[in-house]
Amino acid sequence: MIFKSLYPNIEIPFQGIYQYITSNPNGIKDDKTIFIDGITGRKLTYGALKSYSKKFAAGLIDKADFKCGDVLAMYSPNQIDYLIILLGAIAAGGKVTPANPMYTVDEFTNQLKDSRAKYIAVSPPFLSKAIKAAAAANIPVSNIFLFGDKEIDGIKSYSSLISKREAIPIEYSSEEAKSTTAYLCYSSGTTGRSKGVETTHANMVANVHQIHNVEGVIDDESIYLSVLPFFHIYGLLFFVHLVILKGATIVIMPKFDLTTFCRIIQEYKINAIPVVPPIIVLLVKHPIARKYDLSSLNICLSGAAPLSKELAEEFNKMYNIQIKQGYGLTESPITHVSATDLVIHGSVGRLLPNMECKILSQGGEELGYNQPGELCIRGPTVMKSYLNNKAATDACIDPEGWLHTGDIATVDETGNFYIVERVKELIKYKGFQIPPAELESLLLTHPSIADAAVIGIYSNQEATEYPVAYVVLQQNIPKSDQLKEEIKGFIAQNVANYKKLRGGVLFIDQIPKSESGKILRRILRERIKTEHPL
Ligand code: 4UU
Repeated sequence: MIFKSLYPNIEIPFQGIYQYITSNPNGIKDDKTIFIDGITGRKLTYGALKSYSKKFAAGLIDKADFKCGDVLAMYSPNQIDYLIILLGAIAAGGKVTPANPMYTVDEFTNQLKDSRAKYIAVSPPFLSKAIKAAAAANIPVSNIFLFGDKEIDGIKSYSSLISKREAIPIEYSSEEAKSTTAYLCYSSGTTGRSKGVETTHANMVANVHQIHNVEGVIDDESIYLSVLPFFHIYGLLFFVHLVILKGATIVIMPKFDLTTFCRIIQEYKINAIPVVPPIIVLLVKHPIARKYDLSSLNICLSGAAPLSKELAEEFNKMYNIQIKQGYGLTESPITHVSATDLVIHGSVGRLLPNMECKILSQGGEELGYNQPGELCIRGPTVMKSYLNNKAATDACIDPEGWLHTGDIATVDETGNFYIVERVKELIKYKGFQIPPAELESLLLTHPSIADAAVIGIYSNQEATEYPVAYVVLQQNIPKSDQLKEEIKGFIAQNVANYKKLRGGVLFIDQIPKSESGKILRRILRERIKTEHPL
């Protein structure tokens, strides 16, 4: 059967995302501070965000030859300039591809090339990597802009582009909003390597509008702590869009550490924390959390990875605040969220308005209530396509428009969904994607390795998955613990820190494969239960 949202359908004002998030439904005054840098104390008002982003858009157009449809890559941790630059590029009619600043030069180069980025905005600590990646992707140094107001090594600051005039943000008709890509975040989807996800203006407007309509708890009085990175769809949707639309206040921190996180909550009397499960574990288990006054908190949202019922209950008991869950994918940012009047621990909540789901058996049959099967989603938030990759798009979105998530879910009679298993290849470390295919192809370049498969293993202690590599050695290479360490080190040298083989390396004689050569990960997932210490 098809499960329709229990919320009444809403009318979605399809338009450009810039116009939508600055439409100011709560009547926010221009002098209200909406962003505060929790480390430096720098503040940005609502009026300044709008004005600077439009002045930056004008600078891009007038001084940097930026054209509608051009792609700007962002390579920075969260900070106030991020918002001005990103919204400026969107106002100028561009597309933004946000990258993880932890990416190595090769990882960033891949994203630059694949997205066909023409411009890069980078914060100073990441400049040398950005210059190398730009060279590899044929982006001239004159198209690199630095965060802040200082020129370094001939690379100009973005603030030197801030114009005297404010550009008029490019407008989109409803049809144009549906066909025009605004963001290119990267996701491996159900299989293979990372792909550019074409999120249109209409996708983003629809998603923000859905939450705006059902989520009464967030208002302009709320004070949020933003530790989720803006380059991931969860942080991008929440902080760069939803919270601006609502006109709430957001305190930004560029990188998670528990002490700073707790200090900021106490100091700024934070009400709301959208987080990932490993942060919940720390708040429940770590003594540092007890040293601070966290009593201002009244909303906690967990998403991007499974949060167990037990952990949610412990958190609820300890802090006496509701812990909601949100579920989503880069390919359809947020589809489910716990309803305020019915939070069920262990559930990802209800389907947002205007959305439909079905749950499919392995044989492709539509299942009913309480029967586990693959969750499929349809509605206005589902991405347009994977960039320049029709085969991957067709494998993920069927001809009737259903996005196949690769997650196994059930739904109960109250309309609450539960994610019970992930069957796609993807491994998630603290909410970040680790595509096994990427680590596998890197392992195959190691001289001692003949074949390899990477799977995830769950660490209860950190409430996250670790990647583990099964490797088949080349003939005559002896197995040893030293070699395992060398292989771990080899991967660590070539990938961003969060993709390291934290679960270790295991030797195997042969990787189990189907007749067509596909790795049978299910067999490895069963096998690892008996041979891994975690
Ligand atoms: C179990 O993780 C995301 C997006 C998350 C998100 C976005 C906006 C959460 C709340 C919000 O407001 O995207 P990706 O593409 O990095 O990873 C998608 C995958 C899902 O397919 C699923 O396997 O991450 C897993 N996932 C979850 N699993 C996401 N949310 C959950 C969840 N429980 N709550």
